[in-house]
Amino acid sequence: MAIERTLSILKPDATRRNLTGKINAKFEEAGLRIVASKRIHLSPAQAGKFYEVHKDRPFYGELVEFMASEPVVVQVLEGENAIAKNREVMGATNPANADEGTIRKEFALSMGENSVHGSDAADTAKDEIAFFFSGLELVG
Ligand code: DAT
Ligand code: MG
Repeated sequence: MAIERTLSILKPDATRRNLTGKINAKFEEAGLRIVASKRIHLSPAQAGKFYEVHKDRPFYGELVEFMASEPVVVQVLEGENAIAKNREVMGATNPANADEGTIRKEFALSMGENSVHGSDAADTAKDEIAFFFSGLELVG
């Protein structure tokens, strides 16, 4: 299995409730290594650009407003099969459908305020990492 990198975001509901350590412990326990991390406060324009793929969905405005409401932690996770493994540890988008032990089951407040973002495929992981990080910021 290949070593991959994926983009992870600890969303405003997670930073607000001081949950970054507890959530990152779940990634590390699953064998994912945090190889880059920074706390930033997205502008609405930046959040809108990041989630542009959802621009025609009815929840887009709410999603952008939420992501720009308070700081987030953007980070790069590395490990075997990291893209799928991260999605597994995150759990389903809607916390009501998330499996026991997943981040969203344990911490998410709602479908919108669901604590974490994770890239969904190799091409989006590459683009999303490049959206936030330069090569110099990525350490093994
Ligand atoms: P995921 O974050 O699991 O990849 P997604 O890419 O389908 O989910 O959607 C991006 C985010 O948008 C999601 O984490 C929360 C929000 N969202 C998705 N569907 C929603 C809905 N029906 N109502 C409100 N927010 C929604
Ligand atoms: Mg998604």
